[in-house]
Formats: sequence, structure tokens, C-alpha cells
Amino acid sequence: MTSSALRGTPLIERYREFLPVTDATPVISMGEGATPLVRLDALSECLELDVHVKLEGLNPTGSFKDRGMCFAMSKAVEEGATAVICASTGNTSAAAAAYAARAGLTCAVIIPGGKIALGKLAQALIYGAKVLAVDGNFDDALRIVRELSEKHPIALVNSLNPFRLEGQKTAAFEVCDALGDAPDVLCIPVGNAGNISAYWMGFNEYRDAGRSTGLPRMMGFQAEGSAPLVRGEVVTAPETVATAIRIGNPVRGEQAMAAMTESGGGVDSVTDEEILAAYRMLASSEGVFCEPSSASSVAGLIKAQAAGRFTKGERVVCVLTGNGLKDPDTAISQSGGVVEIPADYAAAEKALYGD
Ligand code: AN7
Repeated sequence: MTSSALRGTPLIERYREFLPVTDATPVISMGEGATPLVRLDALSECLELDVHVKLEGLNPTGSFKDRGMCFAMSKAVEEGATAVICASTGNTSAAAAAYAARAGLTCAVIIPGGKIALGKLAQALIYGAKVLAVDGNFDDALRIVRELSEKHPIALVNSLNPFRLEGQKTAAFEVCDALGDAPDVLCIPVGNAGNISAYWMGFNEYRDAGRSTGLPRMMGFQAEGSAPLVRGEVVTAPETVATAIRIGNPVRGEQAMAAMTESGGGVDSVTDEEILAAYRMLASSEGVFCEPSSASSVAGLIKAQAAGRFTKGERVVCVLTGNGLKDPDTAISQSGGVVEIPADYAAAEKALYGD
């Protein structure tokens, strides 16, 4: 059976044997995972590679965060928590708020004020989380959240929480199942560096279980103005249009660097211009609408190909981590404007076909 045939089955059930679940673990789910892996024909031809994208924006709250959050929330309930908290650039807060609502837990989120995409803010609010916006960035928010969770009975569901990575590693299993084996290369955006660490765990566990044979080269991409792993130091004032990865001090940085080095891949940065060019190209040439930070994986692939990092025909998977609808402001500002016309046929015909 293909993974798409299993959409709707709780992720925890599909990969139970690979997850630290017990009989006491409740299954909190909205049918996350089992996302499509889609070949990009035009880009494959252009780059002389076999390029696929994993559409993680098709998860229930529109990002890969649901994979880890369903499991972190299930474990929080198992451990008797009644409240959860996270710091977030947006997607984690949306996922935490949704799964907390489903589990009957209260949820608080701390976000960088004015710096999260509109759709993500709407989600956190409508799911009923208490939303605090700090006058600072994600790293400030995480520092505060860590202290709150140490001093109060509130479970931390950031990717410091090991269950988040356990859930997220299942995306690597799905990639192997869809392709019949691991790809040659995985290109992925890096913010807090949890997801790349989770994929590496997943590829290794699947291979060790005999379910795949190879391991991909792990290539992580950060935004140039927010690239602590590329620079080898904390970035105190990270800045990028890709607000989801506007993180200057990644919690899983060391683990991610080990994965990239060990696998023969590496970390690099892409400029906001490169990110936005890939973002527009994906939508207008391939019909794939992801959020800007997700497009950094494809921007990075294009940059790496220009630098001769691949052999012709290699199979590459780019992870498109979040749905384009999350950030309507960027989509509109990156597109041609609408043409306003009076409500009559002739005006429409003239606008489309000229005089
Ligand atoms: C679309 O929501 O950190 O390297 O607080 O939303 O695992 O951090 C989001 C991160 C990539 C980076 N793409 O993943 C948050 C948050 C999207 C994201 C990343 C994020 P990590």
C-alpha cells in the first residue's frame, strides 16, 4: 500500500514500531503525515537531476510540525500534563494550539511580535491558545518559555522535547517508502535545526531496520541574514523574509551539524532574493505553493547545483515544510497585482484580449 492510501490513519499507528509508545499512550491525531511526494518535471529537466518535493504543507495545520506535535501532545497527556507551552516563529504555535485543543489541554505560545506570518497568527488565535507577542525574536521567546516550563507545571513542546523529533522522523520513512529507497540527497530548510536532525534519525533507523539501504547526503539551508550554522556563531539580530527560520541560536545546531557532516552533505545559506525567486518559480512553473522558508530548500538546491555539488541524474528530495497560504502577505507582494474592471463583459474582454 502506498503511504497516500493511508492518509487519515494516525501517524502514531502507522509507525508504532518505530516510536516510543506504550499501551498507556493515548493517540491524539488529526490524520497527520502521509503527505505527497511530487516530482518536479520542469526543474528536474532544467537541473539534469531527479527532483521531488515533499509537500508537508498538506498536514492538518499546514506544516510538518503536526508530525511531532501529535506525538508530543500524546506523551504530554500520558504524563498527566494539563497545559503546554512553546516559543514559535508561527508554525509550532499553530500546531501546538490545534493539538492542545483536540487533547483538551490549555496552550500558551510566545511569538516574536510583528514577525510571524498572518495565517499562523490566525491559527493560534482561533484554536484558542493564549498568545503572547514579545518585543524580541524567537530566541528571546524560547529563553522565556524554557524558564516558565521549569518553574510551572506546564509541558514544553518545542523541539527540545524529544518526542517532537520522534514524530518528525516519520517523514523520512515516508520518503523511503515512496521512492523505494532513500534518495541521494535531502535538501531542507534549517531554523532551530530540529527537522533536519529528525530526518537523519529517521533515515538511519529505517536503514538499520532493513527497510531501506542507503543514506542521503543531508543539505541544510539557512537564510543569509539568519545563518548561525553557516557562520559558526550565534546571530543576535537574525533577519529574513522567511520568518519561519528567523532564528539566531538553533537549539539542535550541534546535532544537525553532525548529521550534515557525517552524511557528506553540508550547510549553506541562501539570500532572500534567491528564496523568493524559488518561491515564485515553484508556484508559477510547478503549481506548488509553499511558504518562503520552505522554498529555501529549492533555492539551496539550485545554488548547490550551480556549484557542481551533484552528479547528473541524482535523486533529490526537497522538503517543502509549510503551506503557502500561511503567508498571504508575501504571496501578494511577490505577485502581479489584480486588474480592476467595471462589472461588464466588454471591460473583461478588453482586459484579457486588448482592443
Ligand atoms: C515552514 O514554528 O521554528 O529547523 O517555531 O516553520 O526544525 O526549526 C518553525 C520552523 C522550516 C525550520 N520551515 O525547521 C517554529 C519554527 C518551516 C518552519 C522550519 C520551520 P527547524
